[in-house]
Amino acid sequence: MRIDVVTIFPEYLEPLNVSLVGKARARGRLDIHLHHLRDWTTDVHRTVDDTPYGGGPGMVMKPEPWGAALDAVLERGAEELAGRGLGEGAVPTLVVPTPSGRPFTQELAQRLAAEPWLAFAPARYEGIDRRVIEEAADRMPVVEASIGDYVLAGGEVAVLVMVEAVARLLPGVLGNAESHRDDSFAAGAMADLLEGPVYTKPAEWRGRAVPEVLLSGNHGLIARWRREQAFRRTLAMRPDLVGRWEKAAFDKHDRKA
Ligand code: 6GU
Repeated sequence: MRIDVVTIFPEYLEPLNVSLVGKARARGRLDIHLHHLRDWTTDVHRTVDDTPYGGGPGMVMKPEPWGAALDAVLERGAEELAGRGLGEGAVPTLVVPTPSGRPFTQELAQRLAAEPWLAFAPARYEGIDRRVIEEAADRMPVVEASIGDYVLAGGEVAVLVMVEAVARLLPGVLGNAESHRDDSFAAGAMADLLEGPVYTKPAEWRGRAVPEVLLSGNHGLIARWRREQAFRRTLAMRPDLVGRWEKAAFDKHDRKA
């Protein structure tokens, strides 16, 4: 997968060199290109923002640098993908992190993981001039997504979140053990059930014993116990998910266990 990110803080994205995503890059599974938005400004101050039409607090990101940056990203990326025989005239799916976007869910991560090319446009300030998003949508699929109901200072941290969620779904990025575990919930782990508690050795620690069933070797009982713990956890932490539970789905899982 190719990923382009246009930002005024490329250094904010340094963590993309670490751990799972860093290894996926080193192994060539992820081809990430960072671009500095200010490279597409034309004034001596390299200005990327201006006051909002209609008044109000804060600043809005100017359309011209974003337009030029996206033009360049599209041109370079398409050229490179064509050069590697990966399709002529390709366009990325443009992901715009914004608190006013649709929720970024595991389902959306899965959809994005199936794409060959993603471009991210994280904003600072009050956001990007709307015309940039509209014009981009004439040329490529655009997804505006929020990582939760709180406001960050900018979209860069959301890019880190989204890239990590997508990267771990790419074939060959995670170890086998983990990928199989995710498969055990049809719609993907976390779809509507939270994971219960986990334990490792020693069997007793500071007077606290590991639940006996986990030492029983009875895989059917263990699966049932884990599912019950997951129900309890979800009821306590995320009662909003309980409405999505469908008995049939869990019964099917039960027979498999
Ligand atoms: Cl994607 N961006 C910003 N700035 N704040 C957020 C967000 C994104 N998602 C939740 N809060």
